[in-house]
Amino acid sequence: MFDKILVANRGEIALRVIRAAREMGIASVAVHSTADADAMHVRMADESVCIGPPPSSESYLSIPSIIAACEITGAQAIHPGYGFLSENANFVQIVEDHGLTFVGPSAEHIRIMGDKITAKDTMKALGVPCVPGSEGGIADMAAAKALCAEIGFPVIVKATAGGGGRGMKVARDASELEKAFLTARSEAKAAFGNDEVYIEKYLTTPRHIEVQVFGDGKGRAVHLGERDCSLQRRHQKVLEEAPGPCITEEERARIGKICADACANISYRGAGTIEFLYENGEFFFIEMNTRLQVEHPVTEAIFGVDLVQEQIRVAEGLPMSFTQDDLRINGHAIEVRINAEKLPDFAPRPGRITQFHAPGGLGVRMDSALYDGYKIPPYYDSLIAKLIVHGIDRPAALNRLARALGELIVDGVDTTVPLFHALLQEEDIQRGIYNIHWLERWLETNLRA
Ligand code: MV4
Repeated sequence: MFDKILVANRGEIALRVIRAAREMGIASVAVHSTADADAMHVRMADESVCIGPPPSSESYLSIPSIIAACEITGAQAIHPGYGFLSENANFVQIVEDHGLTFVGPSAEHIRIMGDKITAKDTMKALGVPCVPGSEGGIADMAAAKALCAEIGFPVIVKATAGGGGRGMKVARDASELEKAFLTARSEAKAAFGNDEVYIEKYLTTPRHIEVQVFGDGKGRAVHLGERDCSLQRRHQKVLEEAPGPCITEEERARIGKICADACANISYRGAGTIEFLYENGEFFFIEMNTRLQVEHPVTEAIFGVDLVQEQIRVAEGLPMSFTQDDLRINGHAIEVRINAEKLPDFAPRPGRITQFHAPGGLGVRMDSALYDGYKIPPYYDSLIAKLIVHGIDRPAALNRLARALGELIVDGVDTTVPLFHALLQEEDIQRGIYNIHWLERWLETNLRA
């Protein structure tokens, strides 16, 4: 058993990991930039180390500083949270070369899934249904034209080094193909230093459905159902729920088994998310995330498991504490992301929190590093809290969300809370009828006015 773990992150996710460690009797080490000396994760950890100045590139992303913090404190393992170094295969390699344990997948699995063509090839070979498109990269316009003649328009050109919406261009017909191909390629070169692109059939009105998987790194793996994360703005998720309101038990069992088997096959270790577009009752793989996700609590709520504790268990070489047969869905959960942003433009609004009151009661979870008087620094992500509600069914969860939002007080900065009050009034949201374009359209007609 580890006795000390370093948390290479900040904010609510650092608290999330510190809490899991403490319940397991594992001491925690927080790292922080000079801008975060007063942050809650520093207060809540057993120990803390300042690792650099405010910019993340010189602190939360500084590999030498983080390794040094482990050596100074005697931490044996590093939990990366999400973002920052969580999907950096090079970091994982360095951690292991220093005799430390990375709480997460192998460097090799992170590398495979970080290259979107390799990820898709790998998943396809493992029997996961993928979006129709090119086999590997597209070398030139001739190859692009030939492929599109085969699969038809519309198509989407994606950067193999991209992901999460960066470096994508849609071509609705043959006349738009050349521009889409050339701009995707030059933007990919500029953004990632890699101009390789691939082409897929463009799905016009899908939902974003992602399957939570978990492996022990020794050939056993399970799935924990899906989350619907279709409500996004500019590739930032705004609200997530589990189970997916449009997914049947049969569909869940089928795609879940495909995902769990794929992870078992490659001896995947730890938490992972297999992302799909879902349209007309069909799942199409797009990407795999090799980390714990922001929205993991909705899955924890309906399955009653602690995914961070499981990550730590399998990092130590222990088996998972459940099998697929132990996993049963109980009710429905919804998460809303509360950002320090001003509507309608979602402009970041760092500043001092003058009053903070977290909602509570049955079925309410608030993951946040806020406190009265805390000053949100301007250097990092604007996520300041996640409100997660759980109820016996979707209507109960929605009702509880309205109740909990009503109890929440965040004064001193603008937040995205008013957006959620408004969304709860929408019939489409109440009925669970939305796709990946719904929110952008709604914002255009309701907030711009
Ligand atoms: C697509 C797509 C339509 N067809 N691929 C955006 C983020 C990246 N993870 C994949 N993305 C998309 N890939 C095909 N073949 C539409 C999107 C997309 C999207 C996906 C999920 C959630 C929100 C989105 C918003 C715009 C576009």
